[in-house]
Amino acid sequence: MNPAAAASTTGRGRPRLIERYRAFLPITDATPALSLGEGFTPLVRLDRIGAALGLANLYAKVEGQNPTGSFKDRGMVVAVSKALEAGARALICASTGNTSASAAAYGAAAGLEVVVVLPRGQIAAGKLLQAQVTGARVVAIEGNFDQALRVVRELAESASHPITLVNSVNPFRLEGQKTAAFELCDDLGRAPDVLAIPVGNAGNISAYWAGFGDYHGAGLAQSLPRMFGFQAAGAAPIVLDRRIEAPETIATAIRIGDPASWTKAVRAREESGGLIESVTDDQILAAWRDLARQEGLFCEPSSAASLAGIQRLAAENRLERDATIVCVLTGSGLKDPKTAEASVGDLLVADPTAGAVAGVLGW
Ligand code: AN7
Repeated sequence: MNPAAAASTTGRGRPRLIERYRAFLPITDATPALSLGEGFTPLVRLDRIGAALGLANLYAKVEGQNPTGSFKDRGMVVAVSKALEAGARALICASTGNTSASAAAYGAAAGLEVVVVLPRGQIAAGKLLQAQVTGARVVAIEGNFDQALRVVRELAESASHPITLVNSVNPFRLEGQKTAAFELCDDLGRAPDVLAIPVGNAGNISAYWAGFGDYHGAGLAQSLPRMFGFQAAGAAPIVLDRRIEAPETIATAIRIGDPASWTKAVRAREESGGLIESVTDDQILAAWRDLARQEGLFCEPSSAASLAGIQRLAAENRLERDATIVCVLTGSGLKDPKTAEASVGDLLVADPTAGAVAGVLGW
């Protein structure tokens, strides 16, 4: 192996994400190499759900397989690398859970102090533990995500020591998140026709659109997808075109009433000929159950907003049968055991004999 190739691998033979797409990222020789193995997530055909909807080319991009279990790692690896390059000593973010889990992990790997500010009582249990176990200092506020974001923006501007804000208002986050669009084009051999994605703070839909644009501009994709964003009905500021003071949804990751990347998301919708619509909590949970039971994909509830939207549009006859449609499943189901637990029945309990087990199975 030549030295350049050797330098671009993690030692497991696979290139690091930010080396693979270096030409499209703000990485220089002065940027420290940092990786937890992010990216390279599976693109899985949804054959059974697709058949039920009459869609021949329906896929899921399984972002829960990133190192901390969500797409946030793609952006965090770039943001934290650039923070290191700039001499930062500390990171701060507000979060509905996944950004904080990711910031805490990459901060730990980089040897940086991490502070996360979260809405109290609104973070899925796994996400909160991820931040705590990897050593972040966690401050829970009696308020929602939008208030937490205002607090950390103020702190990052006024702090007496240099502290880097790693929410998606940090432009390096969206740069890194573009890599998911690159992977999709590389895996499909073309851009999808439709990209369906949950929308919370609206960074990811904006990043995907920028990524597809980069690939198209470089001649690596001949077409651009239509961007279909889906917000939870109780937290749908972009759909309703007004800020929501008290957003409510079971999908806590996207419980956001004043998205930071609102303008960018609207631009992605307009430029792509797409849409941003809402789905109810019941529709989200139904899609979440279908993904698990029909496809074996256990994502977190917020992630299922993408499929819930596609299911709704299919029922309304608003999709082309042969279109290549990709639903982004943004995070792992293991993060939210409480919602999962509420959806399953009681355990079958039996004595340790074949007869007793057969008995409770009704055999
Ligand atoms: C699983 O972690 O905002 O529209 O603070 O965790 O880019 O915000 C998480 C958002 C979708 C929405 N799916 O993406 C946070 C945070 C999952 C998420 C979104 C989030 P954006």
